[in-house]
Amino acid sequence: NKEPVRVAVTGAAGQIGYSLLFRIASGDMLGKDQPVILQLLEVTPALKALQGVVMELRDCAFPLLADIVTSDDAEVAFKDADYALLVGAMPRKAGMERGDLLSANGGIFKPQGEALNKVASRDVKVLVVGNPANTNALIAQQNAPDLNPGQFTAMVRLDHNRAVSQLAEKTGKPVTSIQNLTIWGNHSSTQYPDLSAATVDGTPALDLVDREWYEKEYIPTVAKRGAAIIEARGASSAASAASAAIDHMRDWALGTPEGQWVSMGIPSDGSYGVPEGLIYGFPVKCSGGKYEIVQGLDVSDFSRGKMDATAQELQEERDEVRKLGLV
Ligand code: NAX
Repeated sequence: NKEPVRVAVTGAAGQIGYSLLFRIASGDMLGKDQPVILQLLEVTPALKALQGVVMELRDCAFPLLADIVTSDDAEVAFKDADYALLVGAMPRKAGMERGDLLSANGGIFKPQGEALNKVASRDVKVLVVGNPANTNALIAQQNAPDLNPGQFTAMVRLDHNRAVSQLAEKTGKPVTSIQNLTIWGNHSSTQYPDLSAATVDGTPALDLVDREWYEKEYIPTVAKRGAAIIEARGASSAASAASAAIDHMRDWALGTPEGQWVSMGIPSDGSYGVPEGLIYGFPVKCSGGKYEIVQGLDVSDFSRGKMDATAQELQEERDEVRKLGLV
């Protein structure tokens, strides 16, 4: 019997949390043989609602759920955490400039980085979901100097899964037939869903769809899917975002399937000409709890332009948070 691991989740009373916690507790993230202790962080006014979620978690009688801790103090929620899913963030409100948004989120992710640095497991795996996810991950990372920078990642997996699903629909194939597509860059409208190396049942995807559709429809549809969900549902993606967070952490912890890769926002080591240090979506393979960038892919002029544009946006965000003294 395995010892329980500690999984911290912030923004736990929010709508993503409401999907995410039940799937972690049921073993979807770390395996059906891995007990978990949930350590849930919320702002003080949301603690009552969080208690309701905790009551429901208990009512599920999940065999793998060893314990639940709730707090409005990051040093309590992150204590000895093996995994930390940072979901709670300050959403963009009407009229907010990028600087305002980054500054508001700095107020959340700087102290959370410091708390992780102080109390989390030295091997903690951190996933930032809260937007702007890539730059929030950078802020947390830069405020946790005693942890390996590579332990901080941002979620582009929802974009990746959306890209798989859109291609499956177009080609009339099941999602399981699709392999090796990549989301490069920022989790924003500048992201680049790249089909250059993708295959559908082993056939190059770009032999099956026309270029015009790929450039003019597919890429913007994937990049703007979040807005389409809000328009239809009247609320932002929640269950699909939670599912992507489960996928990201599961693959990181337990490994990607043989011969396949996934997309993760990770600190750039300069691969593919991406400026070092930016938290940027890359194709990665995982095994033994570690991820590695897939090397040697061809980069066309079209891809180069897209990859540079999204890197440029992330550099601007980094410049902005540097000016604000957050990193
Ligand atoms: P909700 O507003 O439903 O929930 C957020 C929760 O976070 C609230 O309960 C709030 O009290 C809590 N919170 C705020 N500040 C906190 C702090 N300092 N410490 C702990 N908790 C705090 O938002 P939800 O729909 O769950 O979305 C959460 C975040 O995910 C948003 O920033 C959203 O933009 C982002 N998303 C990121 C996605 C991605 O692919 N990377 C996709 C989905 C989602 O849009």
